[in-house]
Amino acid sequence: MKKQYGCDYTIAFAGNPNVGKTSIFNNLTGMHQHTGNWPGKTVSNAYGKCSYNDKDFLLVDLPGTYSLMSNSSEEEIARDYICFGNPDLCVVVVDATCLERNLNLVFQILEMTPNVIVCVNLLDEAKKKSIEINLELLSELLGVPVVGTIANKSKTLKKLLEVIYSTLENHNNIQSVPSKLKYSPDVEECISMIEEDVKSKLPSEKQYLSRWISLKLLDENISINEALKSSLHIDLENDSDIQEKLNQIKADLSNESSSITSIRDSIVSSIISEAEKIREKTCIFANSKYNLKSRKIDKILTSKKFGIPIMIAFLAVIFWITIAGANYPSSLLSNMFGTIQDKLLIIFHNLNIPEFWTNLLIYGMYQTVTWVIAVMLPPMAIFFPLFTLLEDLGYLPRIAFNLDNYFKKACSTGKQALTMCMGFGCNAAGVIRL
Ligand SMILES: Nc1nc2c(ncn2[C@@H]2O[C@H](COP(=O)(O)OP(=O)(O)OP(=O)(O)O)[C@@H](O)[C@H]2O)c(=O)[nH]1
Ligand SMILES: [Mg+2]
Repeated sequence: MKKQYGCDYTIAFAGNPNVGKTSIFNNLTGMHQHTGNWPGKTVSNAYGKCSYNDKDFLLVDLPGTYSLMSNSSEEEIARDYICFGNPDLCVVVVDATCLERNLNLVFQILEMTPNVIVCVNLLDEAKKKSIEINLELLSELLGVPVVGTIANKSKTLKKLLEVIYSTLENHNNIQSVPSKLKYSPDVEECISMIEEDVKSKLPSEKQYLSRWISLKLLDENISINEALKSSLHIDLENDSDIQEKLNQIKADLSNESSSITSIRDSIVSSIISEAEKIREKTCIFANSKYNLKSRKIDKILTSKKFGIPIMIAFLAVIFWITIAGANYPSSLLSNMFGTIQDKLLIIFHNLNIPEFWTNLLIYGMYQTVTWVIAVMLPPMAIFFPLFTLLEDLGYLPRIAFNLDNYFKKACSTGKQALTMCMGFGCNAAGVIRL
């Protein structure tokens, strides 16, 4: 049965930022969505098609998110698509070089859908860092298929498609039983108090979500109510049964001198400790000192004391190179356009073109356009390659990290710092030179 856009199956690609989701998506679909070495490039869902054997797949590239708590619009977009967009399968792309951190999102997605494949990408980078991952054991521990990939190696992507295909086609005989994280007895008790009520409100095809929704309600995640209202037309916020149970849980917790905050902390610590256990079992660090140097540099670049001054110095140097370096090509361009303008004026004069047209075309249009080109093009041609260099050095995520706190105060995130730097670098350089 053909479904969305005439495809047999819909497959969502989720994962942390910068793990290669879009690179895999582009290679499978032949599309050219934006990729780059800094987080937060994909901000909305992108759709593409690809075929394998006799089946057509609709691939959906979701924005990268560290969690699905819906603290940002990207998280909401990804969460809503996984929960309510009805994908047949969710491929969670993880970074082989930092599996433990990525497992946080894997556990969250396993709570939301049973149809999951984990794609361990960046295996080449892991190899460079002497990290080996036991993919079979990882699959066993997570209870879902696991595939290792390198985004630009089509052989590994073919293997991914093969696993996607066989998982979907053998769906009824599927052996995989996704492991659900066991939280502390307190949290499990709270979940059990509310889960059956939540389940009874959900349509049969969404019953799987009951545990996850219960967790979100315990976590006082307001946006889940909004999402349920708009996607499933279920209003749990004004549901007396659910609210009664939640109040009862809160009362019980306060009787035990506990609180929702401690439940939240307990959920987070269960996720962290389970991720650590799985990493210990599945990852072998052949060289434990492999990133000692980079960690030392990282500590300095993101430290409270030196992080911001180094960042300002770095950006100031780039800014200075852009402005000072642009002077020479700019005056060359300006002279060239000036010479052409003189020639054009002579031609217009010889052709007896009225003064109105000479003013409009040469002093108006030509002079304005060439002036803007002479002033703006050189700084852009210098600034963007320099910014690309920073990107390749991996410094951009550090800038995002350093500025995250400040941007949060303006209800934004550190990732926005990069767009702001780009806009500021280029435009300010041009404006100063004007
Ligand atoms: N060495 C190596 N680099 C990779 C691999 N996959 C992706 N990359 C690089 O990693 C960077 C991030 O890739 P993207 O595809 O943009 O990552 P993303 O997960 O879509 O990122 P967001 O959209 O920001 O969440 C790019 O510079 C890619 O070229 C891989 O398997 N090996
Ligand atoms: Mg992307």
